[in-house]
Amino acid sequence: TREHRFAAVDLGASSGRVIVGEVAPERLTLHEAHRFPNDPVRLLGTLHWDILSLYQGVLNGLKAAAVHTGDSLTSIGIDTWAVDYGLLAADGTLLANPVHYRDTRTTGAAERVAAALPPQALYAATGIQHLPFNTIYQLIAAQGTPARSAAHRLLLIPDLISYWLTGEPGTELTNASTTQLIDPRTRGWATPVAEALGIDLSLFPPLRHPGDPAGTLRQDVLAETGITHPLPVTAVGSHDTASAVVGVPATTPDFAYIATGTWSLAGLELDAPVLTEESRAANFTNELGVDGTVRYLRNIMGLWMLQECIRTWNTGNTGNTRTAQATSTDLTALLHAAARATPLRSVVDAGDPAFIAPHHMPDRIADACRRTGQPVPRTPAETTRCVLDSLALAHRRAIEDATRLSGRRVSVVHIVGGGVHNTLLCQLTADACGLPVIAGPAEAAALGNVLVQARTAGAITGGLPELRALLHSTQPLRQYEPTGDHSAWDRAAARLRDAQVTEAGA
Ligand code: ADP
Ligand code: LRH
Repeated sequence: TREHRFAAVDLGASSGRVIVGEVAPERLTLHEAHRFPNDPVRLLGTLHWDILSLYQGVLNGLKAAAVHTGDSLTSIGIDTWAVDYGLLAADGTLLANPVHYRDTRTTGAAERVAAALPPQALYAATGIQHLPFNTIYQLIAAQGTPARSAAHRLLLIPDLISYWLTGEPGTELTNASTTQLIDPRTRGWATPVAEALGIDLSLFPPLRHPGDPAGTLRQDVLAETGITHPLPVTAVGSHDTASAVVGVPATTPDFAYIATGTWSLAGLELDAPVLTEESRAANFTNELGVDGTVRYLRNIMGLWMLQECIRTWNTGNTGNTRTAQATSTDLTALLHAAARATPLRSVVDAGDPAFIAPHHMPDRIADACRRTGQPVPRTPAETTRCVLDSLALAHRRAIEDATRLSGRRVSVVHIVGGGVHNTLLCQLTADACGLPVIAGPAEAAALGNVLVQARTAGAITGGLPELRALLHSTQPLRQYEPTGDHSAWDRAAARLRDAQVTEAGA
């Protein structure tokens, strides 16, 4: 059988990459054509994505992918981080640089939303975890601004990149679910929510589903990339986490997953949403997945905490917002030192929104330890150990809560994403969960993106289990068995819970 080649454009908060996947029924290999930094820019006090620089990275990556494949790509798929968007004028002009979800413009927006629609009703209608930066809060914060007032159309980030490549607007469903404007039962717009909040749904172009056609490359894009044939863009799970969940190499239905990169997204794949009040209180989200699935998960602060610490230690400058580009030797040395540091000496709540914003991360971690009456980490190794122990504990809690709230059981935990390279985090997660962890692939989002394209092109067939079986048989994976004294994790969890109760009562 003929081999097909696909380009996955995968933009994460830490870096963007264009990856070529070569696919045949029993074969799947990846080649990283191009990787480029994603450095946000603070402009007049507001944190923005440098969207044109990212778009240029995409063009450079597609050019490299075309060279690598001898101009034989079958299609392109695009996935990025969620919730953020660009606003366009009627002629397609971008009206303002997209604002970064870590910007503080949404402060106070949740209260305004709650006044129009109580949190209970909002959750019952959308099933989305409260995060201060969800698209609805951003739209409320943007009300009355010149860009919003002039806007004719809103495109989520992957849809914006796709529009620039093809000229064809659309709103891909898995990512649309993160706007908090989709009803997870109907998988269509939650019109009553939009009406209650005064959000104009006609800003959004029509919904697209993974596997739908999303146009072909424009002439000017062909010229920029050196591609010489009409190349289609295929809608994939355009939310990077949706593609990453496709990229989980599970071989059993009773698996949990943790997509670890800038964020840790930990939970289960379900076939129906859980919209109970208990689920809302536990801050679980029901994002939509590929093939009619629901991604029932919790956002955990993730390796962002470590990246931000490294940035502070490396630059000594907490005033700029550049993504930490720690060399891998920095990180390797730090992780070795952290592995030798005292385990579970202090733990913080890795779900705490206090860690969302950039700057002063080591100080914020130290403060959290102090407030909860625990030893304050002094050295980078101690702080790193505190972050990794805290992430492992948050992973365990998310998986415990997800199983309880959904009535499912779990026999194995899959870790995918850049955190797969962090062997200490993988082992600590196995220890904390008391379950075997299968780590890999690191580029799960790109793989999920490629697999949906490959199935659409007819290069492979089957549902998610068949796609995952192909991953399992072709991708390098590493298994971690739980070790150590499991009760130490129970005690650390109890310590943190008690400290939080005391703090809340104080
Ligand atoms: P995103 O998709 O959000 O941009 P990634 O999935 O690329 O994030 O993961 C980035 C993270 O992976 C980094 O912050 C770093 O902590 C971790 N990572 C990447 N490479 C290594 C490595 N060689 N050793 C340890 N950790 C690594
Ligand atoms: C991970 C991610 C996550 C979202 C966040 C904004 O890259 O897409 O799923 O919650 O970024």
